[in-house]
Amino acid sequence: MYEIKSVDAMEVLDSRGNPTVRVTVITQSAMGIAYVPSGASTGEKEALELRDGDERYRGKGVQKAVNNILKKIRPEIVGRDVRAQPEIDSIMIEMDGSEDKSSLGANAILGVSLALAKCAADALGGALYRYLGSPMTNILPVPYMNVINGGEHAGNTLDIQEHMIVPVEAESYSEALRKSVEVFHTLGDILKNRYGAEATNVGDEGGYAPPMNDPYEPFELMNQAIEESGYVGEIVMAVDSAASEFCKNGDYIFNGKNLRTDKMIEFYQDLIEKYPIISIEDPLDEDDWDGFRKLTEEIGNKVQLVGDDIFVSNPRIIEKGIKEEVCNAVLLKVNQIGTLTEAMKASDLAMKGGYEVMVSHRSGETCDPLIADLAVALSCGQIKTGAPCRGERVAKYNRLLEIERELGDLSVYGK
Ligand code: 2PG
Ligand code: MG
Repeated sequence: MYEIKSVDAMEVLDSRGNPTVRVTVITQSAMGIAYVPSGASTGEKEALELRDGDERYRGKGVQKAVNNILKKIRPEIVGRDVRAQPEIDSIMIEMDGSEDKSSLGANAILGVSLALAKCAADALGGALYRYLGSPMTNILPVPYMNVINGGEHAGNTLDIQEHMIVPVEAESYSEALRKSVEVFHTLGDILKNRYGAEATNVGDEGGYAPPMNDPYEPFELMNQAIEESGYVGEIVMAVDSAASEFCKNGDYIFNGKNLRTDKMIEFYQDLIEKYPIISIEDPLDEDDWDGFRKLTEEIGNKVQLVGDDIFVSNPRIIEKGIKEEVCNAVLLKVNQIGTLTEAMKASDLAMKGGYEVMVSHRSGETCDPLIADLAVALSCGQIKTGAPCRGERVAKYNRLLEIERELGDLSVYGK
């Protein structure tokens, strides 16, 4: 009943029109289909996304990864128990044999790992969040919504990549979502009045991508949208600077200037004084551990400091971060590490070390809502999955609505 009968893989497209891997795992009566996400602002130590590098799709094809699944991984796992997630993930890691999963490709390994979990949940007749969580699982995460896109995700000149609204006060997830959507549309009106309709064009994560330079202006306008919507104190803000993208040889090329770490720290101190910002992700370059340590010491008791490119969801690096008191939260992206087992281990390790965990999408996504289930399963209370706009972002928000409905009165919003 739980024996894997077949594994299939194919090349499909993601939300940016780039190829990605789709995997199907089948038992006699159950099926799991998963799609692999893909980042644009990637950490250097992420597991490797295998791309073909030939003339197809300007080098971005994933036929090698697909063939690795069909020719190498499939023969090893057909016939095994679909519930043996940790064991099968280990087999793939061993088969790959490299530090960064570059032999088989992290996209190949992850696709199988995720499809396996979905198939196992189906075989057991339950939802994925319950299979990965527990029968008591009931926490719906607070969404961190990137409503103004910049950096690598937009064709504008904002250095900061993500300007987010965070509905911290709400009776339920659905109420939090509604309030946030109202703010998102009010912000659209504000941008249109100020810059014209083209300012409401959206970036890779569904947030607006207005023509702005001033790093304070997005927060000013988001504040205005929150006020006009009547949600002061109920909706606050967060940032993902993705600072590795604008750091060159130890200097931050920020707001038209070359800044040293100390000046960046001053900027963040000023920003959190001026605006109700509760969380800052990747404020500094992934190699600037000294800067991170200093920033954590100075403002880590006032705001959440989330490590993304610096930790790359890697249990070994997260362990180092906890030891050195760098950041106080971990961004969890399944494709940064390449198997579900390792991602869940990373989350566990972070929580045991007293760190918060935020489950995250990638800027290149599909309509696969898996991370919504994962965020509920981990009871981490936080998810980052873009603006409430574009099908691949909304798929996750809608999945959370479904989970909330299924849980009924048992569901709890946030932690
Ligand atoms: C990030 C992510 C997701 P990307 O930096 O946190 O928002 O972007 O997937 O491009 O790395
Ligand atoms: Mg990030």
